[in-house]
Amino acid sequence: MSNAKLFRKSYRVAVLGGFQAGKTVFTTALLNHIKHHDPSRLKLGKASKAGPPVIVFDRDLPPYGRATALPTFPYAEYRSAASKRWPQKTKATAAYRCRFFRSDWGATTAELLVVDVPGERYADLPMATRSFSQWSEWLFDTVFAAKDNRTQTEEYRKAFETGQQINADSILKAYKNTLVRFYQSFRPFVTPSTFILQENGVFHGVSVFRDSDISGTLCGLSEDTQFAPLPSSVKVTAPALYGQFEKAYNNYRRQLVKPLCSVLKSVNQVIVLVDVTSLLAGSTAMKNGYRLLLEELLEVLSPGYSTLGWWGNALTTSLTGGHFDGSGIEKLAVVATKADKVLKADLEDDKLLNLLKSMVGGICDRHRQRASGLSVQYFTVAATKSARNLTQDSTKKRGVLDGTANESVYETSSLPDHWPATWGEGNFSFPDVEPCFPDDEQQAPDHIHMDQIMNFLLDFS
Ligand SMILES: Nc1nc2c(ncn2[C@@H]2O[C@H](COP(=O)(O)OP(=O)(O)OP(=O)(O)O)[C@@H](O)[C@H]2O)c(=O)[nH]1
Ligand SMILES: [Mg+2]
Repeated sequence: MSNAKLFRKSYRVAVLGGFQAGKTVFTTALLNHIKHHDPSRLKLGKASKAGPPVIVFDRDLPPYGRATALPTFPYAEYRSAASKRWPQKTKATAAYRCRFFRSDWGATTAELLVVDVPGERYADLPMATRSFSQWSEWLFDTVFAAKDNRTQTEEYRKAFETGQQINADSILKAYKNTLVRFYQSFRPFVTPSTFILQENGVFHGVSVFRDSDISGTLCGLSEDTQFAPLPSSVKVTAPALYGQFEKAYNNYRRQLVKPLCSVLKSVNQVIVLVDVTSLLAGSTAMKNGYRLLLEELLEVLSPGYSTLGWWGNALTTSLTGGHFDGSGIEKLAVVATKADKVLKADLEDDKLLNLLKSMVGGICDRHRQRASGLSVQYFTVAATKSARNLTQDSTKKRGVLDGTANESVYETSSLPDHWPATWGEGNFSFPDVEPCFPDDEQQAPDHIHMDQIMNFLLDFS
């Protein structure tokens, strides 16, 4: 009997989240399961008489559509290194495309495109919907003025007080110092993100974080096209400076932000990774910052369709003055990552899931109400179970702690039932461990709930 495939189902997935949220590890593990699916390690869908459905990998394909210009996600390199070390931080948006079959599908092939974005670029997304003056106003009024960020931004805000002489150099220096403080205190507002990660991939994160070193950093695409947010008063006090920064901003937005948004809007599924453990290990301010950025991200993506369906998107967009700009993103998976780092009982009691939902549920509900055809689900996932449980002591974990050679037993914080009213660095600790991917690359790593998210994304349930 012929196995001819008449139909094609296309899954286009963007993996998003702040830096170090676990996007690249997640993407590597996801592709590992697709390339070498073993239903005994990752059970998908419902079993029939023939057994559970199996993914049969066919072949890699070059990225297509708006992702054509992106470099290919280096799966082979990451997977081969993963049994020894975590992947390097991502320096450029990358895409991976492949084709697979399903044992329970007759005439249909599936194509998967995955896009992995460097977390730093997250901070630039508010630019997508704003002019220079609107972006500046948003930063000054919503971010800089917030109680959480006043200390970090004081020097910069004061630079515009009456009587102060300002010029491009002094303003850029003061703004860069603000960005250093943001970065060192884990506030996710380091924008323009080229300050940490230049467009060409040069990464300044280590020297900025460790030594507060701003030499060689760029607030823009090049030395001559740097910019910083300016209060509207500067339009009067220093119109030439305002015009110079506005021009550089428009250039940055056109060259860096818009192309990224256009790739993100061409997908039909989005996975947003939230590292709840880092937020708890950080501070209330860090969580507030990430929540605000998630709000911005969904505003830019506008997931779902207008209530009139696909063809109504354009009409609704114009009738609402661009307020609704449905992208056709049909599925939104919101994921608390690194679930292996939390205690087994906390995971089983859904504490991690509840923290995730209470942080972002309201934002996602808003989008579900606004749009039609948007399905939202929440998951707690570990792409790799690198932190393990102990059978005899449920209050500790075991794993190879970062920078050590051998496995040890260590203490980790218990998750709170609710987000505390306030917390700071040191109140919670979820130690980092070395990765645990099998040396045999045909075996995907042990995981937590990768099956659930793949069921959701790939229509297995
Ligand atoms: N225990 C555990 N740690 C993880 C897991 N996934 C990621 N990590 C940790 O998180 C770090 C960052 O993971 P990445 O996947 O590189 O993060 P990313 O979101 O791609 O980061 P950027 O490329 O900087 O945006 C890793 O170096 C690990 O320390 C996981 O499943 N379990
Ligand atoms: Mg990455």
